[in-house]
Amino acid sequence: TAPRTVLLTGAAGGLGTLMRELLPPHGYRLRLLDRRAIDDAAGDEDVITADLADKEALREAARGVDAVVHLAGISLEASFEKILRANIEGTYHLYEAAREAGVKRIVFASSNHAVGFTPRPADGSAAIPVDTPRRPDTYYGLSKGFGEDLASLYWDLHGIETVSIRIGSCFPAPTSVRMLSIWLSPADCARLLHAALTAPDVGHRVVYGSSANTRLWWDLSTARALGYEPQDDSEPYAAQLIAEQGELDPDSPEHAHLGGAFCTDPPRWPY
Ligand code: NAI
Ligand code: 15L
Repeated sequence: TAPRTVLLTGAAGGLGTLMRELLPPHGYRLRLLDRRAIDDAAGDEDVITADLADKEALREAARGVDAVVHLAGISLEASFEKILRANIEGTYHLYEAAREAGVKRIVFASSNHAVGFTPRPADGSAAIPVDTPRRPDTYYGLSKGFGEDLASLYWDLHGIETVSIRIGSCFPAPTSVRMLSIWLSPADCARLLHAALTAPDVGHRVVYGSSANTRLWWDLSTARALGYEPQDDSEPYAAQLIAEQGELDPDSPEHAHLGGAFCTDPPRWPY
């Protein structure tokens, strides 16, 4: 079958760069959008350099695509004003563009930080469910909760389906003991995006995004229900990370919650 065309926003970022390589083998042709220029486009990639504030550019970008994977935005903590512009207004503009273009499926990069103040589950206790109450740990996490609710509204009002993926930590390898529990390998990320793009009748669905980690903190069943079958586990990285950093201290405020240091001293967006 012909590849499906997907608009990938935030394509110049860390995750976007990984997905440019890992999504096409699942049968996608990518249209890339970012406010940062991309100068190494492959032959079958279209590139649009635009800010999420540029409604006309977004309208153009959404025209003719089968689906959107929305990664663009501020990915760490920042002032409320910056978060408002990029993540809240920006995501609204993206959904409006999709509605006008008749795009019927969006995958939204939500984050564990939408529920970051949820207490970290103790060993052996129940995993965090997707319907746990929102407990954002930052304005950043708050904006991800907004995105999930916007997705819900656009499903109920306009019939646009979204899978909101509360991504854990998607990097080539886990770099902290906390990440052992929420790591999403890039290859599993591509598998999860593919499942989210192809599963029938999702309406608006929230899922956690991680690999099948031995030390998992949350419930992956809604992700698996999309057809996602994670292949990776962070456990091979555990011994070395624990030797270097020690086990998570349950009495330390930084380690008491799902969001980790975002709850105490969040990393800040540098721009
Ligand atoms: P990143 O910061 O590396 O990439 C974000 C990209 O969005 C950048 O290339 C940036 O230029 C672009 N961008 C920001 N504001 C924009 C605007 N107003 N208009 C157009 N483009 C804009 O972040 P990363 O790690 O690649 O994450 C991608 C998405 O996934 C983000 O939405 C992030 O919040 C989310 N996420 C990522 C996680 C991870 O572990 N990498 C974990 C949880 C969520
Ligand atoms: C996120 O939401 C960030 O975008 C990413 O850079 C990581 O910090 C990740 O969460 C995490 O919690 O490790």
